[in-house]
Amino acid sequence: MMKLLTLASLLPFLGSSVLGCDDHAHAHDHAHEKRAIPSVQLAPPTRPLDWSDINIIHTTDSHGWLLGHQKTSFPEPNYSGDLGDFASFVSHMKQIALEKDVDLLLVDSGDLHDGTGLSDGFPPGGVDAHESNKFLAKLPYDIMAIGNHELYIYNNTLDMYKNFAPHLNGRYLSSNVNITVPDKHGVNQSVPVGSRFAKFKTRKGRKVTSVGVLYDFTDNDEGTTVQKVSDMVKEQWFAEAIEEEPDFFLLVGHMPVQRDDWPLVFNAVRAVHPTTPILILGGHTHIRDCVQLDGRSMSLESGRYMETVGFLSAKLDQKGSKKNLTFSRRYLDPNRVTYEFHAQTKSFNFDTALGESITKGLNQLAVTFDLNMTFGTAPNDFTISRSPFPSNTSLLTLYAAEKRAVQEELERREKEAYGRGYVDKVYREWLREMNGRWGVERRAAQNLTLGYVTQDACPGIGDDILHAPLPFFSTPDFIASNAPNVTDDTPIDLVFVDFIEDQLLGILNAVQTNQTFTEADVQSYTDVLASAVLGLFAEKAWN
Ligand SMILES: *C1O[C@H](CO)[C@@H](O)[C@H](O)[C@H]1NC(C)=O
Ligand SMILES: *[C@@H]1O[C@H](CO)[C@@H](O)[C@H](O)[C@H]1NC(C)=O
Ligand SMILES: *[C@@H]1O[C@H](CO)[C@@H](O)[C@H](O)[C@H]1NC(C)=O
Ligand SMILES: *[C@@H]1O[C@H](CO)[C@@H](O)[C@H](O)[C@H]1NC(C)=O
Ligand SMILES: *[C@@H]1O[C@H](CO)[C@@H](O)[C@H](O)[C@H]1NC(C)=O
Ligand SMILES: *[C@@H]1O[C@H](CO)[C@@H](O)[C@H](O)[C@H]1NC(C)=O
Ligand SMILES: *[C@@H]1O[C@H](CO)[C@@H](O)[C@H](O)[C@H]1NC(C)=O
Ligand SMILES: *[C@@H]1O[C@H](CO)[C@@H](O)[C@H](O)[C@H]1NC(C)=O
Ligand SMILES: *[C@@H]1O[C@H](CO)[C@@H](O)[C@H](O)[C@H]1NC(C)=O
Ligand SMILES: *[C@@H]1O[C@H](CO)[C@@H](O)[C@H](O)[C@H]1NC(C)=O
Ligand SMILES: [Zn+2]
Ligand SMILES: [Zn+2]
Repeated sequence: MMKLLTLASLLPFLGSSVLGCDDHAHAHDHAHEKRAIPSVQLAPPTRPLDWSDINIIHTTDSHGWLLGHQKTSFPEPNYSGDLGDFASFVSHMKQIALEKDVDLLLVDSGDLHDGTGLSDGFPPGGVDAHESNKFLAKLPYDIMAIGNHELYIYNNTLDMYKNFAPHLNGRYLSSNVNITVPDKHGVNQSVPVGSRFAKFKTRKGRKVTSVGVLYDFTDNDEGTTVQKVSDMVKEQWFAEAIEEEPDFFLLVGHMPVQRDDWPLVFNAVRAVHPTTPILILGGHTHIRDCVQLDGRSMSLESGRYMETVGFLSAKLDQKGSKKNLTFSRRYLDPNRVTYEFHAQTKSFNFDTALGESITKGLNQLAVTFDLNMTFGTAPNDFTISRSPFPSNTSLLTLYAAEKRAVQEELERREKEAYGRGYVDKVYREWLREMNGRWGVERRAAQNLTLGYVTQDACPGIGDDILHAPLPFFSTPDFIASNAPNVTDDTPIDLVFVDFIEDQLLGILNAVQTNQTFTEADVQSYTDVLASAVLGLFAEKAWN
């Protein structure tokens, strides 16, 4: 008889890799000396940004990556800018906008939770990202939208509602996302987490109407509500919000700019305003992407984990004009070399007081959360898709030595997994495609550094820096450790991560008919989360 036991997996949606050898997460060690140019030589961007009437700096899916990527293996140094550096960059860009007498807005498309120790390393009794979000709140964001990672745990949503949204003065948007909270009589009521929409004027006096939309996410916690995008656009409040014509619509949301529901929102606006400029800032699938839904609109998605800062600009024309507008977009690699280049500063005059205080505060948080704890030192880097499986640098090989594929079942459930927030498939497909198109040739030329190479649906080249793509190897969807050395009739327990429980039960019931396995047959194997396993392994094996 087989015993079914689960190993709880914490948010398996965030792709991970382990980087080895040098410089193991000694976050605080760098507090005082790291703000110089990273030890690795970084080349500057090749061309200035195309400033225009409306300019937008865009972040999305930052997932707690606020102290920059600190490893020295490429392309990590490219993403070494921390939130303090970013704050300094934004201040300088605001100053440039003043000098050019144009508008510059700062926008974020959600997923502030789940990803690094700064958000997730809180002590018992704390709330994820409660501390790290205080630093984000210091930046002059014009609009922020809610992401699915704000909704897996009710307490996180509650923290956004009570403590974070108020900092944005009505500009933290959750058009189709509610939270259930007791009113003053203790009676539960469902209310938007932030605001459903915002109307405001830019510094130059331009009227803006904004919404903040979440894609059709299905795995939100009890006490939170996600309304389908197709239902949201039929709401009375939505019709009223878009009725008046602004100078431009700023549609922000945690929803990919292609292959999802932006056209529902776009078409609803276009039905009322056929020519009003529409700027869309999306997110969620962690890729760099851009598309124009028509000639007077552009949609930008700016990657993930502070590996990308997006820039979008638009030249406005007369109201009622039907001509195509001139847009530009650029994907910046967030590091001080990039920031200083575009902010027209040098290292000595780049840092602002706000930027320095944010860097200092985040380094202090890293110390408080004990993030410099070294579990062990890996002999080399282990990656998921950059090394073939199996191989001695494959993270999957590190976990297990033998693979088992179950393919149809996986495809059947893909759609459901997407609804629950699984985006790695889209992100990896993007990596596979860029490697296939450019990988061999560009890496062989050896005159480019590793990084993202974007081919999107907007005109011209979007990447700020020309890179050679990372190698990409496909990996099996499931791996299993070798079975213990037993004879055929020895009973063995089956231990698996709880994220695949439904799939696993389905497979077990498909491969044999003697017994119908149900949820009731599954017990918890250990309190240790799957996400903690590597740390425990490193303590034993790499110390
Ligand atoms: C990423 O950016 C740096 C400069 O910003 C550039 O040298 C290089 O092209 C990329 N660097 C790495 C470090 O891959
Ligand atoms: C949620 O927060 C409340 C109050 O801060 C706390 O009492 C409760 O234990 C938390 N619940 C969970 C599941 O963390
Ligand atoms: C969200 O909250 C508003 C305001 O309380 C309420 O009218 C609406 O029905 C709620 N929407 C959903 C989908 O729960
Ligand atoms: C109010 O809603 C919360 C969150 O869903 C729930 O835990 C609680 O039981 C509800 N209280 C009542 C009285 O229905
Ligand atoms: C206007 O933009 C649309 C969408 O990008 C494009 O299909 C069309 O060819 C453009 N028209 C002109 C005249 O450039
Ligand atoms: C982490 O930082 C603390 C406080 O500065 C220090 O006591 C400790 O030795 C450091 N640990 C490691 C592993 O570097
Ligand atoms: C990994 O395998 C390659 C090829 O078999 C070998 O050259 C290399 O030394 C190995 N590296 C490690 C860290 O074992
Ligand atoms: C890199 O090398 C290739 C092949 O030699 C050449 O065509 C290309 O222009 C070079 N690119 C840069 C940025 O130097
Ligand atoms: C597996 O078990 C068989 C039979 O007991 C034994 O001969 C063999 O050495 C074992 N192999 C390993 C790798 O332990
Ligand atoms: C199914 O049950 C029969 C009879 O008890 C047994 O001989 C057989 O090994 C079982 N098969 C599996 C796959 O458990
Ligand atoms: Zn995300
Ligand atoms: Zn997301």
